Amino acid sequence: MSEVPPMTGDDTPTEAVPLEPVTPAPTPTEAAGPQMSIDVVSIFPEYLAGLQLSLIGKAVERGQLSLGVHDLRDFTFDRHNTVDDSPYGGGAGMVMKAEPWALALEHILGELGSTIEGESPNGVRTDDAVVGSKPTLIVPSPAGKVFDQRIAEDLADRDHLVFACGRYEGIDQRVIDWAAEHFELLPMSIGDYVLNGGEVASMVMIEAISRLIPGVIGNPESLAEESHEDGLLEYPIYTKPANWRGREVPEILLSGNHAAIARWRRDRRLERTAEVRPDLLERLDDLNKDDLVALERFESERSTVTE
Ligand code: JA8
Repeated sequence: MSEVPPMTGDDTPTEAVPLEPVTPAPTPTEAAGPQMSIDVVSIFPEYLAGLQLSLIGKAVERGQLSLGVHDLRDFTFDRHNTVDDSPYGGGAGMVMKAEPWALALEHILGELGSTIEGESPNGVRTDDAVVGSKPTLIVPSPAGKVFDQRIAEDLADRDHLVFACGRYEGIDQRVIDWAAEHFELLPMSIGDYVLNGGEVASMVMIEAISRLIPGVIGNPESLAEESHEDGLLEYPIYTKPANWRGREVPEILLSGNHAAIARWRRDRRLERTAEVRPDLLERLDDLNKDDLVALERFESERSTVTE
């Protein structure tokens, strides 16, 4: 607990502080409870503070999203709040101990009221929504499956996500195996590079997932139009002035011809994707005739430029 400095004579409050918080009546969404609960376990819970800002923080305030950040060291009982130890078999670095992780994850399961047979605390909710499915445990790891927009969409439908942020060389495998019995276990990478811990990876995934929850982002149309939603990169965008430092906005965008603009934008998306991310094109199955014609044209234009 932080110390509160004593009041001096100059600190007399000028504004009345309400004795009870002024809480507006719950909206139907709030009354129904949050659409998703997210818990994060970390030895650096302050790292996750950024999640309270912007759209995610607003969703928490509106009661659409419940966000719990837990300090792993709160589940240790020695003087030094030890969370790591040397690896069996030798090798560099340290390994996160199993017991603090098990206690933290059990605490989260207990809070939720999930029934672990014989371990269920009294007086918890036992409705189907709570008991029916296991929460999803996401463990950021360079050894995980690579997170993408499809996985984000899939996870945005879950009731309860738990993120286990490892540090050092990783977490004792036995608590991971134990957790697989109580959670749907998902080791997840955010790309082929190594971070110092799972915190930033968790924040990346939480941001990508939570903005897909209905009502969390302002405009559902902007979701549908974005890069990766349909496997193509975005078209270039422009705003006023029409001439900026001698650079013109493409004429077609000023034409008012909506069909021509839509085709131009589609072509720019195909062109960009073919140029920067040809791997994405290979995964597409809904290219129409015009798309294929445009791609052929870009291909032949490119070979005339490079040859
Ligand atoms: C790391 Br340590 C640690 C824990 C999780 C992740 S995810 C990633 N790309 N690197 C490192």
